[in-house]
Amino acid sequence: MPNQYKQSVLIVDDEPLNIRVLSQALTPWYRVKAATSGAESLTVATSDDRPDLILLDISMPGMDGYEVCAKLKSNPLTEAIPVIFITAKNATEDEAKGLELGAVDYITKPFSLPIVMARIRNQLLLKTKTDMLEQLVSIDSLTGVCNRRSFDEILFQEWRRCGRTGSQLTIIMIDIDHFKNLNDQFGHVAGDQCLKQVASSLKNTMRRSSDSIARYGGEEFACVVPDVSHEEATELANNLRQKIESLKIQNPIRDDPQNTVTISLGVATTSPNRSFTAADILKKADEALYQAKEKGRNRVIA
Ligand code: GH3
Ligand code: MG
Ligand code: MG
Ligand code: MG
Repeated sequence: MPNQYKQSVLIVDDEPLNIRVLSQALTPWYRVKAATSGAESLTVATSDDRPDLILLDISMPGMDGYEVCAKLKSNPLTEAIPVIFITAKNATEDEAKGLELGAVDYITKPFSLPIVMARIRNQLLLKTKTDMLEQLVSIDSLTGVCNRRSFDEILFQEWRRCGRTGSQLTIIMIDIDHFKNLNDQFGHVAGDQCLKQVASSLKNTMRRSSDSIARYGGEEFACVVPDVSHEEATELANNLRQKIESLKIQNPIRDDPQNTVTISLGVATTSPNRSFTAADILKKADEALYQAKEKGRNRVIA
């Protein structure tokens, strides 16, 4: 199997010999990473290339495996990574403690390699299924961008984060102009094709990894843009508008000399606080979008 499709396993153990034995057995099947301390394992687990499973020793100098597990399970970035303890501590209360901390399995040393391999395989199969379900509930199946459900979740998280850090948060509401006309003239298949093209173009134009775009409704999209000024967010909205115009997707509207698909955008920025809620900023962006439509479409109102 090509390397990039292999799932990755992080082995955490203060004893290099243990790492070597496990690593040798796992390498033909998985991408193997290793860490020899609790602190190092947390750095690897929160990196951009997060492991799909963690094999975790308990007795280690400094931060022990229990503490690592507790930290992994309390961080949204790492809470879904399955942890299997692999340890010399074989008392019932140790095992109970490990499982209560959220580990999916507990293996005692000396271990049988075929059993370790089988348990890892089972947990990774389960992880694949869970990841697929996670995708299904959060991605819009037509366009491949986030759906309304994950938009609400992202807005909730970002609202709280920006509230804590005191940074600004922008919502951009986007609606395709005269989309009904395109459907009526060319049919729903062409309409769907247009939605896909617009979604992927919007997504590619938003370059910062902290920016999110979602399909908010039929031919409406919404962006969450944290940590930038109102001016910068408005510039982004203008770039999005120009980008869609430059696609020159045909929409033969009477009285329109351009005859191409355009979008209208409403921008609202705020510093999240208790008196102004996430629902208020959505309403404000929606009102700006409504004005953009009123004033003739294919424009940004900020
Ligand atoms: P405006 O410029 O005022 O936004 O006009 P509009 O025609 O874009 O707005 P309207 O709300 O009248 O029409 C939206 C259309 O979007 C109607 C609906 O059939 C179509 N639509 C919604 N979801 C989908 C979809 O998933 N696929 C396709 N092909 N069409 C969709
Ligand atoms: Mg140890
Ligand atoms: Mg609409
Ligand atoms: Mg529309």
